[in-house]
Amino acid sequence: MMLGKSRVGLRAMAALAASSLLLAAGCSSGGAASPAASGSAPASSAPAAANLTMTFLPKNLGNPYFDTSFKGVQAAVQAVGGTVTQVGPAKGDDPAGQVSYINTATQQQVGALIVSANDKSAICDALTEAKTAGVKVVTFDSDTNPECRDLFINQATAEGIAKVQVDIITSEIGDSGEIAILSAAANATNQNAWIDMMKKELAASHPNVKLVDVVYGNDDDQTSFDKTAGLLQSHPNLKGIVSPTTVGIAAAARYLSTSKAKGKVMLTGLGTPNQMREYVKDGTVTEFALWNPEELGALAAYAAAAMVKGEITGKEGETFKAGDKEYTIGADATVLLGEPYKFNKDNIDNFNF
Ligand code: RAM
Repeated sequence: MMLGKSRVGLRAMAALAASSLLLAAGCSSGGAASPAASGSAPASSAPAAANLTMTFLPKNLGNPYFDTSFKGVQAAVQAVGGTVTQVGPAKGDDPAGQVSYINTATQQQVGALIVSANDKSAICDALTEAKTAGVKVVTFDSDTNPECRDLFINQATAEGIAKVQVDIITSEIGDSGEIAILSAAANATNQNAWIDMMKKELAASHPNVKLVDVVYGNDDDQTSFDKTAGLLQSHPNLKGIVSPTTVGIAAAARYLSTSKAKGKVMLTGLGTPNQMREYVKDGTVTEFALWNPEELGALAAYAAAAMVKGEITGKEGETFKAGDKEYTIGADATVLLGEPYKFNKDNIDNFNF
């Protein structure tokens, strides 16, 4: 069946990534993988001129998705002989918080900044200042306006991410009836791009499915939980919820799992297998999708290192190595990790992130 391919593909990719990262780490001169003070000297394996001190700035701290991404970042940074510090706001809808960390990184003269943007324009001025000061700016996961960064590491195409979620929910509700979206922050670049694509896909291929509401849980567990309750109250005929955020889908599943809507209102979206396992096993959720956040983080860090070393500049067609895999820069200085994968009761125990 269709899933077989995804299952094997992701397992193989996970094993490959793990082995190449381990190999690479084994060859490094032992640079610290754990967060280290910015401004420390690059390890001796790096070229003398390359400033491989990096700052990793997710949308928010305490989100398991970004914790997993950071593991990939750390492994890659260790492999290239650099150092990395993770900083970030507590909340996933705080671009002003991100701006202050960007300014600090610029003052510290880090070599590269790896950012998932809370807002595509609000952090732009700070990023432009960073670039002017010589910091390489790599966005990953959630982009800014393209002119504000050097490179964007995209987990999968917006079309692909939208389609997998629309395919799952429409098949679960018999391709007819009301659905709603529980998103992250209202200004999140990635979720907004995916929602736009989902609307297009629904209009083009699912005329009997009506999107009746889009609400925002701000990548905050409690807010997302409460918004789920609100959706069920406001839309008594609701047949499905799509939550394109790992924080949102886990909170919505927790709400549904003890409500009378369990098994009646379908839930899908983007989740981590570890957060969703119990809800797949108890029948609250049948299927959801994601990519490997660790691989995404590693790719972003390898790309940042290649930029710092001057091996790539962001031009379409340039190539660089991430572990033992080669990637090519596409249009708009964007690099694509791969395709989203579907998780369900048959494969969820094969994953640990
Ligand atoms: C949350 C964040 C992140 C998104 C995932 C799917 O963790 O909003 O940006 O990519 O969900």
